[in-house]
Amino acid sequence: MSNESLANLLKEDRRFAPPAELAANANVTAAAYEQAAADRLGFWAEQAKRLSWETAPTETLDWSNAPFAKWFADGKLNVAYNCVDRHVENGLGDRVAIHFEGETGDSRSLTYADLQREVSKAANALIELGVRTGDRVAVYMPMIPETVIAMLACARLGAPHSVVFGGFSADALATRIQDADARVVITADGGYRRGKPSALKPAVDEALTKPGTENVRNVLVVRRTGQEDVAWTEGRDVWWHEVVERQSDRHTPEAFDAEHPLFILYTSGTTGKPKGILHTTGGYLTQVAYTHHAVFDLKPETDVFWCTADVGWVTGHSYIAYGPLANGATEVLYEGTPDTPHQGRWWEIVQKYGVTILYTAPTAIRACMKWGDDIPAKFDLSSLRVLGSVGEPINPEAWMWYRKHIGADAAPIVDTWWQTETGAMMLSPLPGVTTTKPGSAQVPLPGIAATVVDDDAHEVPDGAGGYLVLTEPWPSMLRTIWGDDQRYLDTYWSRFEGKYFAGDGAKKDEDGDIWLLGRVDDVMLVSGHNISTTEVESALVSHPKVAEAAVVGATDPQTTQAICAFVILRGTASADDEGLVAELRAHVAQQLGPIAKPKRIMPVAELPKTRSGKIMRRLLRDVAENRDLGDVSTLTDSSVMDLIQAKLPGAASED
Ligand code: 6R9
Repeated sequence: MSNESLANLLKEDRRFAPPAELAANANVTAAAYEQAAADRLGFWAEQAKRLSWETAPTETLDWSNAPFAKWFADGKLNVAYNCVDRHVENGLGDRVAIHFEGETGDSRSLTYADLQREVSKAANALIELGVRTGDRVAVYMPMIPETVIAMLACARLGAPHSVVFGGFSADALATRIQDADARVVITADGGYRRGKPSALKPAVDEALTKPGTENVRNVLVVRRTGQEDVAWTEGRDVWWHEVVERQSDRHTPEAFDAEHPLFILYTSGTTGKPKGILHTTGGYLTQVAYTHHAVFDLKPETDVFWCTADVGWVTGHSYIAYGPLANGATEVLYEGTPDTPHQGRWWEIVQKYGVTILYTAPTAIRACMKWGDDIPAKFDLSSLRVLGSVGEPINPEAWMWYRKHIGADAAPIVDTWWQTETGAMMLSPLPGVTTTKPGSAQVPLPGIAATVVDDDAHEVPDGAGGYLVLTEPWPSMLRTIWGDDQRYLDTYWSRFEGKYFAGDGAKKDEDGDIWLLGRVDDVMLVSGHNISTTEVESALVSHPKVAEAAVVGATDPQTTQAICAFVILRGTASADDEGLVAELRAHVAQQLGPIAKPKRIMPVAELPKTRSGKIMRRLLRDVAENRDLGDVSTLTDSSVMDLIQAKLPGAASED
């Protein structure tokens, strides 16, 4: 694909300088890049001072056993103390930590003093249930304050948690319990989802019938929905309101080594068994606290932060549980879906709490685009001053919509690239420094070393594409895959000698800014040309009739792969419109060149997505190639695939 056509699509002439007032008062200025470049380890040692250490580290990085890193190894600290107690000790006990908004309209606010009492009680309860330092605890919960309290209680005891997304099946939960050999499961009777109670406990009961889960001694159950039919295993199951509530609300935290395990979070690989990504204590907390401060320009006294992610995704770990609370922020926690009971629900919440910083995913932005501009227009969004995006490349069209309709054409957008494995943000503009470009994550953050390389590991010149790699260790990096050091080496460190391979395709533009192009497994090969799914999807989304698009390469006898596109149309467009497919193909050809023209275009009502809103292209490839579906356990709604398959025989195609 020529660079002129790419430039046309990405409209690189669109540039947005930081608002003057934000730049003048920014937490982080351009000097940070220079400091970090001059002394990267010194820079991180400085950032570690944002935390309260019981024993301050004297050593920053031990890379002698690379790629197994040790950061701040001789330091000791307690994560929960850093996220809760120290703020109370600093006189901030009355500051709201969490504004909880339930889906059914119930709400409650917890101050840092409340949080300290609740976390202490939960920690005391876990001790009573026999949880010891090092024991693993599985957390399978809805989006309620007790989830964050449970995570902090585990951290307080040095018992690594493994949060499993509440939307996952009993099988997916069982696999994760087995792999981590969890001793306790914390769950709820259910949570509210689309206006209705949705049970969780039955999946735990079923998971615990599977072999390899026998070491689970107790299931601690929060009563959220009050469903009457909760099955109970005497001696194993205990109610949170019975066991936690009666505990003392005081608990003295113990400091742990900086390299003590903090949590395991499973991420589904392209092949089979999910990978248990292991994160540890001091380096992780340093980088989540620093990035939350720098990338969102957080002013804890006045800002109200809202990350819409599920806590079962790494984004919820780093930017709901740990980063904001380490920084003493006030944040919103919302239980439900963006369109319950109406499509303006998020904007109503922004207005209610005066949210100033919003962090969400492109998939949600595209859904809001589909619902229409008039919906956010009904609410007062003037409090918003910084907008964030994460999870996928954000299409330039969605970026522009986000800026215009949510950010009043003024709030900077920070497109943050990172992974479960990286633990915290790695590439992102800084809101007071970077002149932003719609669709690009642009630059490594201060203290982070990233670049784009070709097949032979050579850095590509500006204007060329290749693979995104991280060239130096960073504090919040994964330490290994739980129980499988070899898989850690093979997956991330074997493709390019001495470099971390992220699995993402990327290109550098003429200014050297980085644009993410999707997972390399998804790159299509059409008549000898590599074509990125992201580029074709962005071209489709830039057509006024398309709200969302997913593109895959299906095996094709003539062209190796043929481009198949699944599109969700905007409200006004009709799937029966005969000329639509031809119109969309012509549009892509005009934007990217004829080679990128999809062979087939299928209008669909929904797309298969993961918990974080990522499109599961693997499943769409199966559909496009008429194969049986593989593992669908990480799909948020498996009925979506039935719908798409049912449509297949009549799907629009043009040769
Ligand atoms: C935080 C998170 C990681 C993968 C990553 C990449 C994609 C995330 C992105 C992005 C382009 C961004 N990704 N943020 N692609 N621009 N701003 O998403 O973690 O669920 O592990 O996914 O997500 O492909 O490799 P995780």
